[in-house]
Amino acid sequence: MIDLRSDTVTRPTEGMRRAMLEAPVGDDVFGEDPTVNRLEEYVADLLGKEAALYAPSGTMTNQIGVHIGTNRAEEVLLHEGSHIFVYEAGAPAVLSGVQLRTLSGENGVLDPGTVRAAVRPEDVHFPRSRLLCLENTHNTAGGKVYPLEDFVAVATTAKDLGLRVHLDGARLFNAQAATGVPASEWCAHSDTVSVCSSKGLGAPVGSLLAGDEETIKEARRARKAFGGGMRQAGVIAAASLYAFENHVDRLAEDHERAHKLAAGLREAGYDAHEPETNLVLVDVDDPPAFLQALAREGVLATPGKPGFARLCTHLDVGDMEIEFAIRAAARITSSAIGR
Ligand code: TLP
Repeated sequence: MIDLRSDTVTRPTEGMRRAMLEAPVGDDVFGEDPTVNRLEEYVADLLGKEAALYAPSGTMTNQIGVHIGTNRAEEVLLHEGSHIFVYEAGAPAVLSGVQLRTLSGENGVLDPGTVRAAVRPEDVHFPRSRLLCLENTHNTAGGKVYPLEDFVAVATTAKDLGLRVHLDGARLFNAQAATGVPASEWCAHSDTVSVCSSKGLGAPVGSLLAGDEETIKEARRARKAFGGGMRQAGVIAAASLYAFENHVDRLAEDHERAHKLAAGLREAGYDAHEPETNLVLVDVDDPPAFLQALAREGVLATPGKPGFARLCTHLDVGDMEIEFAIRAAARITSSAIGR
């Protein structure tokens, strides 16, 4: 089976496993795990932030960002296709008691005017608008990069309007690889940033939330409350550290393969969107039927945004797998799949 469901499916490499085996550890809830501490310092530095906090998942680091950026009954503004809104099981309501206000914008990009119009005036009837969440790269938009200029414009508007800004950067290093713009440039305009080592970087687990010292102190308390305080976490943090040190530059290879995949699918008659990073969206009439047919041909993929299938390139997918996937898709001839 060629697994193109997500870049989360990768297995740790040999070097990564060795790093895990050799990691010095301690009790991280006491702040005594040297490997976790090294990872947090490394990632804070990479993102140009004062501090960072290691947590089990990107969902948790996003939710900590939401939690420490809001008070109960306040409103969070975010794109209607954002991961926090679509894929986090309603966590902002459960964990933070906040209301989400979804906004539209092409390719996951929000217009400053849209944000300005959505901010509520001070009135006893209205929830208070408090936090803007942005996503880069944007998952449901097909791994689109948030252009830095647009990002700065909307984040600056949000700050002028008194909002905080959280960046869901689960695939922020894909944006860096695709554009050459350092990840820290986007981070400079966000109060909190979540990044994942368990996506394209290939670690088995682990995400980090970065921000200033005071913010991360609060985040550490929220992580404990959410059940994310881990003990000898250096065993897994070592894999994340290895991923950040060794796998950032190779993301460009995944992008290259995504281009090849999209081109091959188009040649086979599919309406595959040209990817900017490692996610390929394919417009099909009946995504479940297509995905089933594709699985029968030996290739796994997921539904993307409604009406689309999503194929994702990653560390465990080489040129041969891409060619296999193209040939598999070309064998599917049902009219149900929109060809
Ligand atoms: N995304 C997963 C699924 O949840 C959809 C995937 O396969 O793409 N932010 C973004 C933008 C993400 O894409 C994801 C994972 C997360 C946050 C959550 O990360 P985890 O899975 O570590 O909670």
